[in-house]
Amino acid sequence: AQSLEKLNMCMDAKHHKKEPGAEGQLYKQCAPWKDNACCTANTSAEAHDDNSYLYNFNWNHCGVMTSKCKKHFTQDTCFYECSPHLGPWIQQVDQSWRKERILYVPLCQEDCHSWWDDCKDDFTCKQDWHYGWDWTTGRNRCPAEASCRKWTDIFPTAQIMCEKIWSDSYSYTNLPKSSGRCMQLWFTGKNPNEKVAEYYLNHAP
Ligand code: FOL
Repeated sequence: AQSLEKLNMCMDAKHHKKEPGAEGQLYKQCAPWKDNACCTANTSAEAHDDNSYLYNFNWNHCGVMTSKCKKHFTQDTCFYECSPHLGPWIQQVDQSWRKERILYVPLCQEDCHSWWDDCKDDFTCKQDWHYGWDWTTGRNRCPAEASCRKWTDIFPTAQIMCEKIWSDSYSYTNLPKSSGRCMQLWFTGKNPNEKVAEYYLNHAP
């Protein structure tokens, strides 16, 4: 029973609900989670906002992020905030802004590659977007020692981007969505990640 709870739960983080449940409407790219979500409707709308209060995070820290790239960050935000099926990868952390995080969520290859492909003409200054920003203005800016460079200079491969950008929230896999063994950022209809979580819960490393 203890472990069954892991199939339907919310992490104890900054904006997550205590328990997953239906939301009448979730905004645009977060809509696939509306039948069972860890995000509120408000959080789902904020996930789409350039000046979001969620983390005061500035996507445009090296010039304006292209919309084809940003849509993947919006989808990542929906996945991170809304997913009720991340239990097998939730870990306690000692951070000021959250008590739990996700670690090594096996990401489907298509989702990692399309993310990197759509961002590879953009610019950034840091590989790990969780740490080391200059927050003196209230929003993240590149620290003095990190200048803006081509995306591909910072993230030479899709794997490096998917794993390093959120400090190992994801692990890269060669698995396709059709395998049922990897987590999908992008889906329509019934959430395919529930069965994936169930698989990993029973096949713990
Ligand atoms: N998406 C995924 N998939 N995993 C995540 O963990 C995740 N996290 C965020 C957004 N999307 C995610 C949250 N992003 C800071 C920076 C980014 C951020 C949250 C907070 C921040 O305040 N960084 C400080 C250090 C804060 C601290 O740990 O004490 C910094 O030094 O820049």
